Amino acid sequence: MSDSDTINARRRFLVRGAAAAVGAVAGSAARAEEATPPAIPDWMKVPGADTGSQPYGTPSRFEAGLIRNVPKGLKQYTSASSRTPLQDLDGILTPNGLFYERHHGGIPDIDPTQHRLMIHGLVERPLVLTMEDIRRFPSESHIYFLECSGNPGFEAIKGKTASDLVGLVSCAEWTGVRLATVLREAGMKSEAKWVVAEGADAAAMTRSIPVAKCLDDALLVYSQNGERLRPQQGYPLRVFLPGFEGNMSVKWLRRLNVSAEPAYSREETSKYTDLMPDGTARQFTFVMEAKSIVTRPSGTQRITPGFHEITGIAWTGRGQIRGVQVTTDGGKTWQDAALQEPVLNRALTRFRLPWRWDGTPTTIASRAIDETGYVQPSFDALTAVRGLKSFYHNNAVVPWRIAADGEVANGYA
Ligand SMILES: Nc1nc2c(c(=O)[nH]1)N[C@H]1C(S)=C(S)[C@@H](COP(=O)(O)O)O[C@H]1N2
Ligand SMILES: [Mo]
Repeated sequence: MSDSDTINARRRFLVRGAAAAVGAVAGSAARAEEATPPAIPDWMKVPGADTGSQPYGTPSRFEAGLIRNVPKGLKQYTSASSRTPLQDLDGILTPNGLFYERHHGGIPDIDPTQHRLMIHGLVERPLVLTMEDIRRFPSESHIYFLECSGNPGFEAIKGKTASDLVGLVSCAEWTGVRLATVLREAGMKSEAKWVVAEGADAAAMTRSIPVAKCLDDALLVYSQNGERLRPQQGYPLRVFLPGFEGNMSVKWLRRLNVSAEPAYSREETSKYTDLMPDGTARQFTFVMEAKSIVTRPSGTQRITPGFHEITGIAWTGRGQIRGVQVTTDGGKTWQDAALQEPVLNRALTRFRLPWRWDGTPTTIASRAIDETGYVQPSFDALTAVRGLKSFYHNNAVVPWRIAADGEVANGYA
């Protein structure tokens, strides 16, 4: 087919499409016809907007619907979360404006020139550091995911979209100084076993971090995806613990108390512990285990018979994702998906699998396998061990049901 044949075929397609559509849709198809080469669309006939007319850039106005998923009808928003719209994102990085939020006492408005970090307790030299002091330490940048351990709770798997279900996970490039470097400056005493981090928010969020993690890959972070942290993510300074439950990455960090014991704060006693079927509770469940979700096609989307690329994200707090398997027949068979490079340590990994849908109702799902050989469990396998009284650390497989009309829905509901 020559180029002009292709154009004519495309025009016939658009015209047919317009004829088949109703009212407003027909109007927009007609405009698309006018914009199709070789016709010259209106936006080519005059110069575009001025350079720098948006000193801080924003997405196209046609993408105004791509926003955080904020639950409607909450009693109050101070202790609440908003979710990343996973089903509408590509690649592995979350734009800063769409990074999930979880706040226990609202978002403080901190002047970085007034902010201080105190390091005290079992140290040779207690320190009070300004943000300028912190930025003078050698810096590092790493791409890591962050996930809330209540993503989703065990009884909250009734959502419609991928975001409703597991939107409390995001991924960014984080820049800061190794916590080990700053602790070395203060000189930790040999009895030190824990470092208790405290946030400068109204919740004074407090979590105890084992010294081994502090000396391993823990960071004090001031930048995210190249710019300063957003207020929602802990501006001007947060702890970042790669692979650990999000709650421990204390935002708006003001204090590190080096101690021999954990603080046994609210967040590590009444919350962030998991009640087991025998009545005992798991405590200090730090690591986020391997998990994945198909983000396209996913809940509330609609597909037509024919070719589809199934794609989604996988991650593990234990290192790298080794593989992702996808079922398109409700779990009878599983195929290896392709992992998109780069496959990074404790970052989101994107997977893809080509698929031809024949139009019969089915269920699709993904399961992640990490470098330790651990396989993401089904909900039944997980709850057979944990029971249904836990709230945190639900990393079960998420099934999507596809109906005869192509409507995709939550396979749990
Ligand atoms: N100071 C402080 N740190 C905090 C929180 C908080 O409410 N206050 N929320 C925690 C929880 S539960 C999670 S999951 C992550 C969320 O980080 P994000 O809002 O940057 O996504 O921050 C953690 N750090
Ligand atoms: Mo969280």
